[in-house]
Amino acid sequence: MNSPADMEGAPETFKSADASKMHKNWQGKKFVIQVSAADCTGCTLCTRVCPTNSLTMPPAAEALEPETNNWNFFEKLPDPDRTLVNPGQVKDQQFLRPLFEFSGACAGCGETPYIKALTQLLGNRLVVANATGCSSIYGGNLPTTPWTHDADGRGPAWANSLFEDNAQFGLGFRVSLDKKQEYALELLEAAADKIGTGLVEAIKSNPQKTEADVAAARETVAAIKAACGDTPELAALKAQANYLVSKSVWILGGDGWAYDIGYGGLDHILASGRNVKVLVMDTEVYSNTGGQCSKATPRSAVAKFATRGKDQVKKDIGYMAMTYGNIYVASIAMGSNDEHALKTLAEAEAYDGPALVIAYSHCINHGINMAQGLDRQKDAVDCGRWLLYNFNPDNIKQGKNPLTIKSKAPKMPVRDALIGVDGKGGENRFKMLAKTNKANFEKMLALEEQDIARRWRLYQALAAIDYSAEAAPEA
Ligand SMILES: Cc1ncc(C[n+]2csc(CCOP(=O)(O)OP(=O)(O)O)c2C)c(N)n1
Repeated sequence: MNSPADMEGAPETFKSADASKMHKNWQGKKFVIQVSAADCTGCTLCTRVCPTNSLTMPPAAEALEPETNNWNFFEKLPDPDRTLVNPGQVKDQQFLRPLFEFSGACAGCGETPYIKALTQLLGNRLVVANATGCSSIYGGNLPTTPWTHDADGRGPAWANSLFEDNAQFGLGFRVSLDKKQEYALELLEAAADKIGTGLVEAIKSNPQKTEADVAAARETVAAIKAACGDTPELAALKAQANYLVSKSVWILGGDGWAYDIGYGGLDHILASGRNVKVLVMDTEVYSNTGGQCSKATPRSAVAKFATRGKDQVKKDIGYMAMTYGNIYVASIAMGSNDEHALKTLAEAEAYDGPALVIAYSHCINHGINMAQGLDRQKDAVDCGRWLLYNFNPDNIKQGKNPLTIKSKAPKMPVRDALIGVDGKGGENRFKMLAKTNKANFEKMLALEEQDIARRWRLYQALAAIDYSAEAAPEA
């Protein structure tokens, strides 16, 4: 959000819009959405999602020079004040600076928008354990990296371990951060008479839930460090004080990791009850190694190791996690409902316990026109193949059913979603089977329709369970 003074010296080609109407906090401010032409991969997805059709794809030769000048000016503009935006709202969240940018992923990748959104939501408090897979490759193609930092030089912390132990790797982050925070609190309490009980109380009473809370916690920590000065007995507190600001641990990976190779560990850490958040970017195949079938591959899709079409139902990893009852579980698809996707990430973050968010991610391995990746996501939801839902255990305390199904009853024929209509839409991974073995495709399609209808009935039944007897008594 920029004041007119910030705009002084802008190139003539620099465009901005009035932000006053968008938010009460932004009277007299301007906002800018600036594309870095030099880093654009030409996927065209931004032009397709822009609600006002304000973005176009001019030839690079025309756009490069003016847009690079615009970008260089844009980079000097101040970041918006995080305490004034509501990161759970699409409109607000898109004003926050992404701390994940210009990855080497395929043009139009379906995974990267979720990661970008996560960095906007959490800023520099984010700590990521990344499973091996596409996200560790485009996320860590060293010596460059798309993970970046804010104007204060702070950014998310990121590391990649092995394909088979990423969940445990992330749990380790959580356990050590919690232990360090506990130790810092012990040191703080022991030093109360020296640095003042006010600072101790300021940290202890701060829930660190909102951006304003976090900003206040950072100020308190700065005051604690200043109060420690160079006193030798307070040196340990000074060294540990940064851990008093809570961090958010997110464990990221693909379906090959989550559904198959890392599943034992994933199940284990979700069952630990610890405050770990998991984002599974479900491309329904092992994307990074060329599209091998995983337990997330849907019935009838052709993939490596399933050249005749997968003949088993897709594993319902969300349903399995829901059975614990105390895990926040959700299924999202940005191309179908972006508001739901972003609100879900914020809700998962806010939940005080483990969370699993499964995000539908279109992929070049699906054999689609990547410029239409978000349309294919919508088809997956419209035909009922992918559900949008949230299972929030907090609802149980109020006697409410934890499961909310966001997607509507299937309305698109499954056949149309899989193989398209009149040569439009559809995905080659399904079309291939329809072309090479029509009889088998028809058989699998009938089974897939049955899977979808059965799953819809199951989720409806789950969402209808009466939890009123479980309402926690009022304190
Ligand atoms: C134990 C082990 N097996 C296999 C591999 C090779 N490998 C690296 S990435 C990858 C595929 C990852 O697929 P997925 O988890 O679905 O993530 P995506 O690439 O789709 O994002 C495989 C098989 C490995 N690194 N370690």
